[in-house]
Amino acid sequence: MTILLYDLVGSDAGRPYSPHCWKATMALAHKGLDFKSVPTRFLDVPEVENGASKLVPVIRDGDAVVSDSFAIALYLEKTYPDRPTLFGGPGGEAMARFVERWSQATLHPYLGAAALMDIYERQSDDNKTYFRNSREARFGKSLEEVASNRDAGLAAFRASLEPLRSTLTYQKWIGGEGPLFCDYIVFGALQWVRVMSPFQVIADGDLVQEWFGRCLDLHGSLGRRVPAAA
Ligand SMILES: N[C@@H](CCC(=O)N[C@@H](CS)C(=O)NCC(=O)O)C(=O)O
Repeated sequence: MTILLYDLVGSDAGRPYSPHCWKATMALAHKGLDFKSVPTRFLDVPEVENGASKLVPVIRDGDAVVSDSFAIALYLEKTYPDRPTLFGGPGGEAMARFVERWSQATLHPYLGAAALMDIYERQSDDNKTYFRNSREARFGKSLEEVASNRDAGLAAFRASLEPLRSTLTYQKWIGGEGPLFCDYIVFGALQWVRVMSPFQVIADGDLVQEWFGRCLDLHGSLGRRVPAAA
C-alpha cells in the first residue's frame, strides 16, 4: 500500500522544502517504499490526519499515523527490517540522535535565518501572514531583523561545519561506507536552503558541498527533482 507523506510546500506545490520532511522523504526512498507526497501548506497542517500533529512531516502507512522525522525513521526501521537499514543497529540510532541534535543546534539557526525571507516570499498571502506572525512571536523580532545577519554570519557558519568536513576526509558518508539516516538529517538542513533560496551557503569545492552533491544523486536523484531556487 502506498504510504502518504504530508510534505510542507509554499505557494509552489512542486517545491517541498521542509528540512524535516526531506529527512522523511529520503528515509522512505532509502527503504525502497512506495510513497506519495501530499503537498501541505502551513495553514493546512492542523487538518492533517484529523489533527494528528501540529507539525509535519506526518506519514500514514495503512492504519499507522506517525509524526516527527526521527520517529518516522525509527518506525520505518522497525516496520521494514528486511529493507536497507537506516541506522545500522542500536548504536547507529543513538549516534543519529547526536547528529540530529548537532544539526538543530548548529546548522538550523543560521540556515533558517539565511533562507527566512525567501521562505516568506514563497508563501501565498494567507500563509505569509501566518508565517510572519508565528515566527516574529517565536523570535521576538521582525523577520527582517532575524535575516539581517546572513552575510556577516556566513564565515562562522562555514567554520562550524569543520567537524563534518573533517569527518568526510575519513569516509564518504556520515554513516560510513554508505548513507544512513544521519546523512539525511544534515542533507535535509542544506536542502531546505537549496530549494528556497539562491543564497550559496557552502563554497564550491568544499568537501561538504561534494557530499551534498552525492546526497542529491541518491535514490534516482530524488533531491534534484526539485530544482535549486533561482
Ligand atoms: N521535530 C520535528 C520538527 C518538525 C517541524 O518543525 N516542522 C515544521 C516545518 S519544518 C512545521 O510543521 N511547522 C508548522 C508550523 O510552523 O505551523 C521533526 O523532526 O519532524
